[in-house]
Amino acid sequence: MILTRRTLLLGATATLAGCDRIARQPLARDILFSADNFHQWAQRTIMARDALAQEFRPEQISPLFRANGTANPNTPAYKALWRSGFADWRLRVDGLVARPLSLSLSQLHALPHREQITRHDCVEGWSAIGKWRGVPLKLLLDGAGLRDRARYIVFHCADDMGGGTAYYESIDLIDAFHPQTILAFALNDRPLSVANGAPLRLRVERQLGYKQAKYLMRIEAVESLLSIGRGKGGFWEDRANYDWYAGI
Ligand SMILES: Nc1nc2c(c(=O)[nH]1)N[C@H]1C(S)=C(S)[C@@H](COP(=O)(O)O)O[C@H]1N2
Ligand SMILES: [Mo]
Repeated sequence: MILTRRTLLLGATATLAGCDRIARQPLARDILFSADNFHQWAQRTIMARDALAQEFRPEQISPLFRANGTANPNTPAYKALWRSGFADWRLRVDGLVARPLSLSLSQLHALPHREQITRHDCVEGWSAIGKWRGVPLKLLLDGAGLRDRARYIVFHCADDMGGGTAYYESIDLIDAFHPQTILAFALNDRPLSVANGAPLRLRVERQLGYKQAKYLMRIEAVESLLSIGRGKGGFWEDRANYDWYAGI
């Protein structure tokens, strides 16, 4: 394939934005055709909303799944959890839910799993194929009972990125309920290593690496992202202008 899906869509953005009269009005263009909005719209319109990310064969698994960003949260709280083999760790599910949850790792292990061999693409220019096992996010959201007002799911992590700010990310409900969106506790048939996000990380397979939040502590259902961090829905979105919707 000569054109990647992303190149094709970005090309389509330019063509449409250039042709459409409305698109010449700056405000309308910003709202309708910002690369972010258009890319999101195009991916979801051209492809089925529940289209699966490509899955690979076991022989294609990368020998090493490198670590990026935080490789060890190293905070006193995280170290204490690690020392107990994460026996004292709990995942909170709260916010706009009818029944807030607090789940131990063994409770998560007891839930139905999904396994998927997928490719992780980091914006810094590397990829790795890994086999993930985890609990579909949908199961937890159904268990907690999302309230009608909930529109986004926010992931709060354990690592301190400086000044006491933990890494955070968010996705919308289409991705939250996607069948390949899982909370993974195993990589390549082994418990998740600290470097790769122990004890639990998000896999949202149709988006780029920075959306794959590691060291999960809390999942929060919200109506708007404006009250999260600086309002753009993720640590790098807020600081480096990364797209909130990082579809691949
Ligand atoms: N909590 C947390 N999650 C994170 C990051 C991080 O620094 N902290 N880095 C992100 C980035 S940019 C990438 S590419 C992937 C890397 O996952 P890996 O370390 O398992 O390769 O994690 C993402 N999730
Ligand atoms: Mo990344």
